[in-house]
Amino acid sequence: MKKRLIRLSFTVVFAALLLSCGKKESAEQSGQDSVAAVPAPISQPLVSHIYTADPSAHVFNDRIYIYPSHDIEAGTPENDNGDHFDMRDYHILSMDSVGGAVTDHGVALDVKDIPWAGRQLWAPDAAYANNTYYLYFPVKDKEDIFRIGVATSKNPEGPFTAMPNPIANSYSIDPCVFQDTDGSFYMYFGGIWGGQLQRWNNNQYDANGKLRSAEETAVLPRIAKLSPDMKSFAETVKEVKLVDAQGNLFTESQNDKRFFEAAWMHKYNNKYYLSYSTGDTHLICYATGDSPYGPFTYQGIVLNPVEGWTNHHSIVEVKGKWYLFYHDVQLSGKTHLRNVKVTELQHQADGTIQAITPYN
Ligand code: FUB
Repeated sequence: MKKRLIRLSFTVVFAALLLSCGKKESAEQSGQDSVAAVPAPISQPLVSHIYTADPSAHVFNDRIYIYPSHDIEAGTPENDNGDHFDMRDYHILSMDSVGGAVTDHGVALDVKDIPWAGRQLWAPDAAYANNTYYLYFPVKDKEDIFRIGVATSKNPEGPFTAMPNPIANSYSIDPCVFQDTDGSFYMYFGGIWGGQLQRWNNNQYDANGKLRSAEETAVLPRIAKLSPDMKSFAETVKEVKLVDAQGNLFTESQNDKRFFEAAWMHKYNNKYYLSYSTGDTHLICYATGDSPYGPFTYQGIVLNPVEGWTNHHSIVEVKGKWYLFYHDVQLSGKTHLRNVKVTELQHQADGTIQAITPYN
């Protein structure tokens, strides 16, 4: 009886997760045995005392640092703009090795200490240069327009001090700062829907900018080289071309391949790998190119859908092995209360990435 109750509660929890995703058939509809429907995650949350998401991982001083969003129950009603992701500070996590003890370094930056910020601290990233650690973060300004800010610290775990203004000419969300092998730094950024990228054309803001219709070409992620001071763009923001094997841009209807948000860049065997979330189809996909600017040719899936609506990741090499940091909602079952995880990632002999399915 006790066993049956446990099975039932698993079924209820999983059915709730599926409903919250709004993307898969329910356990009842599938007609399958409820026990078989229980997903076994391939990895466990790295911390469970706080909710964390959007993990950008880096190795600094031989230690793994994770720069995640810090999810909270703010009580803000859910909508398609993502208002329920109403985060107010960042906590940085670190560990000696994958599988080792995880340290939460406490509050590294609070929205109330960012002079120009309004609300919603979303997915951050970090970089090291000039004997300084830089934390890059998207937050809505006081006009409710997403901009990208930068904060500095002498330590990778912070605390960080925010610059008085956002990075000039920055917009939208999800900065990823990539250091190329020649030492140059580039920022990839952008996200549609709540990330507001559809409002920006030729780097001009249009408050009425609409999402693209099905037959239109999809909105593209953006790139800009960073100046040596790491606090400004060294050039005009450019679009990053993401194309199919024939060199064609994706249309909005191809929403299992087109860019939505969460750009990440890594370099492997001299190739540039742009990975990103497809948002409403819940995949992490990747495309490869021969220059940090692209064009990038679609290759396939990195990570199949996780429990929860959002899918967001980073890919990093640690001591000769590659890892995928990602999140799901295993701890809460709620879209806006996520938990970060890590699993190994394999590049195959031909350079393709072996797709990861997060549940067995
Ligand atoms: O965490 C808030 C937003 O959800 C991120 O900026 C997106 O990438 C999505 O994960």
